[in-house]
Amino acid sequence: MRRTALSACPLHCYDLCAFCVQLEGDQIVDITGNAEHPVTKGFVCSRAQGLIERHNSPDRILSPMAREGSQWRRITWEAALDQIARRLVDALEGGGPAAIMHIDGAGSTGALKGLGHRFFNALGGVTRMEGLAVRDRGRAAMRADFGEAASPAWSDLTRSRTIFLWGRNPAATNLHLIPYLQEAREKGATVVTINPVRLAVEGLADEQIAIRPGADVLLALSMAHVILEERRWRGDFVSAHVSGFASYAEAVSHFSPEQTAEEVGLDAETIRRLARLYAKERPASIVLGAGVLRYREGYLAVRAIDALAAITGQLGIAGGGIHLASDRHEIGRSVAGDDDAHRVASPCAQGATRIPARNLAEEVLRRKRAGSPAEPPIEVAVIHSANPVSQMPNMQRAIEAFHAIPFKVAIDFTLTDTSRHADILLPAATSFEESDLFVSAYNDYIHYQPALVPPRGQVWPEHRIWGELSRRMCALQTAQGTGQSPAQQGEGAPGWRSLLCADEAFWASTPDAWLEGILQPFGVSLADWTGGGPRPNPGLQVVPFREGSFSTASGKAELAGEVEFKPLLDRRKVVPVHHGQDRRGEEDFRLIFVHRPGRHNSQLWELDNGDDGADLALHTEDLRELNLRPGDDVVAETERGSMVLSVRADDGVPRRCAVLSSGKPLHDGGGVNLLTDASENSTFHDMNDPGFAVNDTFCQLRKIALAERIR
Ligand SMILES: Nc1nc2c(c(=O)[nH]1)N[C@H]1C(S)=C(S)[C@@H](COP(=O)(O)OP(=O)(O)OC[C@H]3O[C@@H](n4cnc5c(=O)[nH]c(N)nc54)[C@H](O)[C@@H]3O)O[C@H]1N2
Ligand SMILES: Nc1nc2c(c(=O)[nH]1)N[C@H]1C(S)=C(S)[C@@H](COP(=O)(O)OP(=O)(O)OC[C@H]3O[C@@H](n4cnc5c(=O)[nH]c(N)nc54)[C@H](O)[C@@H]3O)O[C@H]1N2
Ligand code: SF4
Ligand SMILES: [Mo]
Repeated sequence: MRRTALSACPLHCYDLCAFCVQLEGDQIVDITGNAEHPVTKGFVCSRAQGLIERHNSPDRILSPMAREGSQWRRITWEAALDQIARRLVDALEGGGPAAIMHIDGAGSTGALKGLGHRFFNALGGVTRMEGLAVRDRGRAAMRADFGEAASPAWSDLTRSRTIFLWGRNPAATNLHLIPYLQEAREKGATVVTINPVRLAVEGLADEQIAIRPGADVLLALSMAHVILEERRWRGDFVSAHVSGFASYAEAVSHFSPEQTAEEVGLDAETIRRLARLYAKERPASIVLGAGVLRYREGYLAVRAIDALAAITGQLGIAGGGIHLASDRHEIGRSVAGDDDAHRVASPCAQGATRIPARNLAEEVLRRKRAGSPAEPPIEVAVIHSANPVSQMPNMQRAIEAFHAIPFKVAIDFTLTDTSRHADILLPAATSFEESDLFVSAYNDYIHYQPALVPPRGQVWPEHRIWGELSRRMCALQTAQGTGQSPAQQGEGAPGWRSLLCADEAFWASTPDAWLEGILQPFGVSLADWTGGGPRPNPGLQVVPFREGSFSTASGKAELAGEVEFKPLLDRRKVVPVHHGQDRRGEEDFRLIFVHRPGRHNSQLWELDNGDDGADLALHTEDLRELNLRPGDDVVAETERGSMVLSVRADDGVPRRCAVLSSGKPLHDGGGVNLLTDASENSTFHDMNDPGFAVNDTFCQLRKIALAERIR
């Protein structure tokens, strides 16, 4: 008999759609949208069907596997976990916790996926990768300015008179934002896109501003220049709620539109007009996207954009603000052991060494060559909800780095570009097989879903893996017994054993109990969540920063100023045009990465939806110059590597740029990060900036000669 269960999308999409999952026995037969959701209403995208296909896929890994050379062998959970526990303990007692690398990514929105952090926090200061998700960089910038990343409710957009869609393409990545933009426009708002690529947004935007790739920081600074020059800033707000204004104003005075116009790719009058629109036609809001963040100056671009909102007093007011992410939405942090309260209880969580994804490969290789007690070589890596080999820049180097790690464990559904390099592969449970709470920093609603179907094969929910590892490691008799690494001995450090074993009762608990624990501080209980369905995120602030209340040390918005922005001045002529030293000849094309409808980062590429994703979009004039026709194959070549892609014409793409998407598996002709290198990420090196600059990749394009084809 058919039944319907309420659920939500586990993908890290802005939208976090509410699902009605149709079940027959233990089979998932369909997913439709839950009409009760105030935002996503009844509509879901094609990726929802993809989730069913993935769940049922014959390619799914259904039991633990061990790699033997190029072969995989099924092993029992007992054998797999014994081996992993042993290797983790050896690493702890050898190099210490820093010899263990924990990698998780943007694979899932499930709050209990954060339990991996709980487990590794208890080991005391492991090495951790961060910043694989490009949007983390925008959040880091917001934290520097406001003390936290905080965005208004999506619905607040309908109170804006001006909306800048700045580096986001809702038609591809954020479908459910569109009705709000439409409603705002119906009420008279002006919607402007700021994007080097002209988007197919018929009826969605009043104007498209095509800036040069990577020029966002200069545009924002020049808009500020106009706002200050024309005295359109809000002195009352600034004196009460902004710190660092003098230094900021001094920096901005050097970025007049006339000085930056060429690099920004707009005429000075257009920049002036945008500044007036933003400051005058208020309230104005800015919807930020990942497009701004994939450049050397992506972090500073967000800080410069934040400053626009601060100097015009458009924070803490209805219809204002900056839309990106909200830290307070991440209500699972307590159970993950990442919140402040847990850090106090478990001091070693603080000791984790964080390595930005852009440096990960170099760092692993450097430590391998020249490890020290403080930075030991990585002995064990555990990867879940992430596909870093595919998704981090410089793939070839990433593969080398993974080979340099003696023991790697991956938890995933299938063999991916990353998991195929693992020594032990553990099967991941799909969202339908586990109870969880779907939560995202980018979305205003949360969803509870109990496990809907029994796990396929030998699949376990992820928390059981952490719990079992924890139990085994506590029970292991070790030579040193104390659970202290050599580096810790004699320092009075508690050692991993006491921390890990103190969590034994925690791991004996159940998903529902953990979820109750997450919700309880907000006065919400699963028991009164009758019938599931969406609820507003308890951390939601419809309008954040009310009364100018910022959670920075000073209580004010802390603007970046001369130290941060002035270095851009020296390089102004070069920053957006060609970043840094890399060669850029006449024949070079800049790669612009975008996310693709129907795919999700490195996920769901196995679906046959008529879009094989291997194409490079170019302007017709560039096609002509290269003597190419749509459908032709080209070799795209950089200093890092090369790959073959078929070309497509799109006159929305700026000249000398090529638009493509990342994620498609290497064995299937994907692997675009073979081309990228983003180890240098900014002019002003801010340790808080975890981002990377894949869009600063320049490639050469060459038509594949007939002779090469025949060969
Ligand atoms: N369908 C689909 N949806 C997704 C995802 C997916 O893979 N597929 N992934 C999810 C994830 S993890 C993320 S991070 C988001 C990303 O989604 P978005 O925030 O929309 O980001 P992108 O698609 O990466 O790029 C958005 C736009 O930035 C523009 N852009 C490129 N360079 C510049 C520039 O220099 N300045 C400006 N102003 N704009 C520029 C691009 O032309 C593009 O139109 O999407 C989420 N949603
Ligand atoms: N060149 C280039 N590189 C990029 C980008 C770009 O635009 N260009 N975009 C960047 C961005 S914005 C992002 S967010 C990252 C995304 O990169 P990642 O963080 O790696 O995220 P995904 O590719 O979505 O998924 C990673 C893996 O998680 C697995 N997974 C999904 N759900 C679960 C689960 O419940 N449990 C477990 N154990 N595994 C699960 C999936 O099968 C997949 O293999 O890539 C970044 N890399
Ligand atoms: S991928 Fe995004 S739009 Fe598609 S169903 Fe999931 S949340 Fe909705
Ligand atoms: Mo992302």
